[in-house]
Amino acid sequence: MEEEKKEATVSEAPAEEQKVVEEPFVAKDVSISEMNENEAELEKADAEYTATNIQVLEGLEAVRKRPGMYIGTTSGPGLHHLVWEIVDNAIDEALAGYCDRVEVTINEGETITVKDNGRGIPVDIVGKTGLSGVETVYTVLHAGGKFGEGGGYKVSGGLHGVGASVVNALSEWLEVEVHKNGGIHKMRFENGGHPTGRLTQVGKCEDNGTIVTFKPDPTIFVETTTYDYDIIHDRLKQVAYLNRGITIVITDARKGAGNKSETFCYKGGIKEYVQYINHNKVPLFEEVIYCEGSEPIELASGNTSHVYAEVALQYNDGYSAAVYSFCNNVSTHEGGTHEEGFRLAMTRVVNAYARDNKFLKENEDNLTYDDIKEGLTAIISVKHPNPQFEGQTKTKLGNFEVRKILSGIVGDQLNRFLMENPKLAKTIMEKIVMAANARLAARQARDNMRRKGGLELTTLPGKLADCSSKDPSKCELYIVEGNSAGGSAKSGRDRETQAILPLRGKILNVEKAQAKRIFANAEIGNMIQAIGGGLDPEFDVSKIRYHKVVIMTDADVDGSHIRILLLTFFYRFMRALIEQGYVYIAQPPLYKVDYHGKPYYCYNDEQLETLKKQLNLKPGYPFQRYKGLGEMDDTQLWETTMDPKNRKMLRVTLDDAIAAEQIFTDLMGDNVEPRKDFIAANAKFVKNLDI
Ligand code: 1YM
Repeated sequence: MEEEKKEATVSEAPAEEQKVVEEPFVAKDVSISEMNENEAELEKADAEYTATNIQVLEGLEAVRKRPGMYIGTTSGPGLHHLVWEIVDNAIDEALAGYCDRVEVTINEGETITVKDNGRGIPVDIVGKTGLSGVETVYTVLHAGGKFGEGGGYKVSGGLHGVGASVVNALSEWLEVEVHKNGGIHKMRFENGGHPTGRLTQVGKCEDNGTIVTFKPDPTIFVETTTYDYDIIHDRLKQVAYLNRGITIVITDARKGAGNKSETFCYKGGIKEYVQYINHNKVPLFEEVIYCEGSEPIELASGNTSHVYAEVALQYNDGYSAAVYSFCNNVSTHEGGTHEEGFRLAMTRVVNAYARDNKFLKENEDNLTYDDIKEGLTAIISVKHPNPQFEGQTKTKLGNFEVRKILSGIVGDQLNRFLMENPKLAKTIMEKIVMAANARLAARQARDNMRRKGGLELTTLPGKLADCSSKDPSKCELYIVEGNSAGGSAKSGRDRETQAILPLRGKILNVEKAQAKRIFANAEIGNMIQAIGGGLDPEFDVSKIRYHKVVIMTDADVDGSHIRILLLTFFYRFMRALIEQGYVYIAQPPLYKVDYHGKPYYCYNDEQLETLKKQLNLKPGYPFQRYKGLGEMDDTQLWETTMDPKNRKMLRVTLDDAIAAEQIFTDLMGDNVEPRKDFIAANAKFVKNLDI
């Protein structure tokens, strides 16, 4: 989740379909493949050093002027993006087959060290620049990968190939240490990439590898320079799953962190990822179905490269789908051609098998992908030499040729699996046919509701205190836990723009309930009517009546449970509402301190401690801990939680659907243990969702 007033992130580029596959990673100015040790070149190099240096520093200055263009944002995510960039280079070295261990350390003072055991960045002089390989990679924008001799290739991730020089440009200082050919070579940059000297051999060694340490520039990352262990932990774990066999170590060496360290290495790769996602669900069978293949594609230069694709999938006995796709280790939330190819193949193969084996009668309609994906957990991972990322958040894979590649690989191998495993095939088919029947029943229930006027805009629920404005962009719907808080909210609100819908008790457990029952639930019905856009798959975001749907619950376990139930509901049935950033979580204060007749509100423990210091309060000075919204009167609720001028709401994002899905399932699945864990740790919830 992110705070309400967030700065603009990546701007959108035209999403045309790219017909020509271009050479990857424009290394036009300086290609490392052109590095050589030619004597004449070396002489020339010295003369060119100064000239190059000026150009290079201008390039780095451009990054410092508009960091957003290179790393999206200079808030928390941008700060962490620096780590991903350096880790990407190490992972690329591993994918090329030269490295199997990457270590990431958060050091005291919020610096980061990334270390790998690859070949080491080249230390020789690059003919064209007169700079060493290390200096070139760390100062020339877009310098970097090429197709390695080992047959592997650079598969840059993150914001797609911006690279090491951007990290350097945005660092107060950065040091590179290369172990190569028996020597230890070092170089240091300061103030956004200014070299303090040239690459120098400082000692001898017997190993190979690269060690990079940097300190993000606090004048760029003004909002925060504090690294979040959990964010780095989660991402590195994901990278380890997506690249089988690589050992990745994360260590928190900051004071007070207790030298926390974890190691990830998954021999089974995405197969293990699927098992992990399903770990608290009940799989229909133990096996994880796995498909893999690679296809040649021609690059614009006429050279041939390969697209590599792998898919792992498993069914569980639940109703929701968890299909996650990646390209070059980057999550593609918005889907794209790899997901399309996967869907096409699944639908084609399942229908053919169902008809051939009489799970579907001749007169029955085809099974839809919606039926097929019930209870499906799948990871789709593609490695592409020249990925085209499109869509609003640049997380949609656009390369058209990938659709056919995925469809071919999954089609052939899934078909073979079903043929060879008739018993498992039967289990899958029965599950899908059941889903199809449930879908028909749900459609009927929905039609009934529609006939009764249930989904019509004209019949607003009686419990709703609507606002007077009819402009959705100005309107806010507060979904409030409990009737008494609902009462305060109704009298405290801005009637022009704020509508209140009190919720009684807990809404249905959406994870476990079947569609039919969900539509019959009164509280859910009220919400659907109030919001006004209908439900997935027909949910129409252009018809919704509020552009802010605010969940306002107590700061206790029940409140957090209700919040999760609501989020689960939106996630499953009004996903666009979350995708478009229309869902918020209100942040009521946790504490009130009365001091000299004035109330002070604190929203977390840290603020309370700060306030105690500021006001110089003696230990034992009384303060009120709000247990629920109901303890606030209408004025207090308005001032602290609803007044747009003062309130601090969190916007729910789909940023890490995997984490969200895991929380939903942990909380509501059949397995009781994770639910207990969750409730014990529920205070962390908001943080956990924000990946
Ligand atoms: C801690 C970060 O950057 N490792 C790394 C980077 C490179 C190589 C090895 C490498 C690549 C190649 C040849 C090649 C890079 N080299 C370049 C460039 N770890 C980290 N390890 N030899 C070594 O791609 O052919 C860019 S990254 F451009 F110099 F080759």
